[in-house]
Amino acid sequence: MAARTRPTGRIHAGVGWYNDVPNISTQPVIHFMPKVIMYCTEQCPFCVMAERLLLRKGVNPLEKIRVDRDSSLREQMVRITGRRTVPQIFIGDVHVGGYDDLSALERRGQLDELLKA
Ligand SMILES: N[C@@H](CCC(=O)N[C@@H](CS)C(=O)NCC(=O)O)C(=O)O
Repeated sequence: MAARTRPTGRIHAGVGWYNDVPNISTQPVIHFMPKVIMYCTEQCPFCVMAERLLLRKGVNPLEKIRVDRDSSLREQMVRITGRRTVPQIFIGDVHVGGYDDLSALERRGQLDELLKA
């Protein structure tokens, strides 16, 4: 995982339910999650796989920055990350890297921790 290269991301929240807790099963609980940003292109299998994994992890919304639509956004991505390939994923202020970095985090059981604010 690369160093923290961006200012702290804004926080967004999702609503979940205490399904496994007796007596309070109808109580909503707010999960705070760091903002997740993915630089991506439309025709990119690694971007699709990264999006699927993030959605499976409950990331919603996922902010997608389409670098195939605007070359200045691609330049911004390269400047910020030092990388030229898509996807490039940020979780809060942490630059995770590409899909291989994201899936490695998941395999090591570290992605959930990062997705907690
Ligand atoms: N190991 C990288 C591979 C990413 C990759 O090769 N992405 C392709 C698009 S699918 C890419 O960015 N190619 C260079 C380019 O489009 O300029 C990852 O897992 O994210």
